[in-house]
Amino acid sequence: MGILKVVHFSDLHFGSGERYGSINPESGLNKRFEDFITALDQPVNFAIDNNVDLVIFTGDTYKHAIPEPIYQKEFAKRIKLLSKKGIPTILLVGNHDVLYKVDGSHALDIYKTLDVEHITVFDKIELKKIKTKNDFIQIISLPHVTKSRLLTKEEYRGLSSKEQDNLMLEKVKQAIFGCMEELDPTYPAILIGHGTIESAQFGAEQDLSIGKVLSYPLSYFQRSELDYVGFGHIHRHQVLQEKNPLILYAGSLERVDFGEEKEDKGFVYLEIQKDTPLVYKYISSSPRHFITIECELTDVGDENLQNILENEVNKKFKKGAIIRLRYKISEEHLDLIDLEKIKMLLKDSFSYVIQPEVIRKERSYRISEIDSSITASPITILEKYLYDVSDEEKACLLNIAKELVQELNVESA
Ligand SMILES: [Mn+2]
Repeated sequence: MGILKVVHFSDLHFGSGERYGSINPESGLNKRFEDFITALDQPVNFAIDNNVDLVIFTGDTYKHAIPEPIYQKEFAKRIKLLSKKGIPTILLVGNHDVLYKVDGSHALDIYKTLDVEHITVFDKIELKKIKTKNDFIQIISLPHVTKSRLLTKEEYRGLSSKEQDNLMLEKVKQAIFGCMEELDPTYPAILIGHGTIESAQFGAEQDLSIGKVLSYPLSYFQRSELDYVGFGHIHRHQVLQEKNPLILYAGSLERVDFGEEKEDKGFVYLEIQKDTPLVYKYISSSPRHFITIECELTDVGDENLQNILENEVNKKFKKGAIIRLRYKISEEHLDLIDLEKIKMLLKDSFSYVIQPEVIRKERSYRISEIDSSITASPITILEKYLYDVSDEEKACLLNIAKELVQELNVESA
């Protein structure tokens, strides 16, 4: 029995974060998507170069469960490569892979249907023994669970959502504990999951994981019969328990937005050997830098504004980074900034956004001004109210408001 070398990565989310990239005219692909492909290449190439025994992917392959063909193609290329190299690869279903339909299908179903050699899809709670070139490994899977697949209508009818959650937790507990009882102590055993563990810290990706999710107590996984517990779902890499067993989130492979500016991204390498302390290493995928440059220009003399802003940009700028420049400036000074010069300073970035926050003198609207028009045109009033919102956001909000007003008009008609 040898050492089992394992690569674990998670939360690929092909198709996310593309608003910070433009189209590469040579490939026709969004340049941020190319970043995400490069990020995926890292655990895949590492696995091949180091001839590992097992690759684990713990879910959320695409932005949606109905991915564009190009996302499927680029993911499939890498899976095929692992398959051709004879590296057992396991794919676990995450919440973004699930289509909330009665048929229970998901974005990874295709690999199951085609029965790709060395590729195993886990879409339910189960225990499987996987043969690797060195040894067998036992895998307990806990994919994203949905109420409709876990409970029958009879079971949840009449229950509050809290009670439904508790019932689901109880079912999950029984199912995974049942799997643990079946484990053969001869071979290493790991549990892979996609979901939230109670003590975990969310990263900045919460907008991606919207939707009600269960939180599992950490104690479900603190079991001596397991050699490793590897989770996906939360994008911030974190270790929840150092040993007996090691419990961690691999984290995502690329940054999606500025919320993740300070989070590293990468994958996990493990060496598992029965009854031997596990060796674990986090390997950064060197994700693209996101940099926010902030500058306060409201309490500075008129003549210095441009200089101060330029200095701040020069200080924080990194070539190839995605830059967000934010500065606070009073309305009357706005013209003192030479934006073209600032843009020149940012030209070697990957992409940038400039977001001046213009501080206007207090405005108050007299009631009489509002009074006559408020019933006639709520949109005009809203437009006034949104005076300090950026043009882009204002346009967006006004569009939504217009739709609402139209709906109300239709309803009342
Ligand atoms: Mn997820």
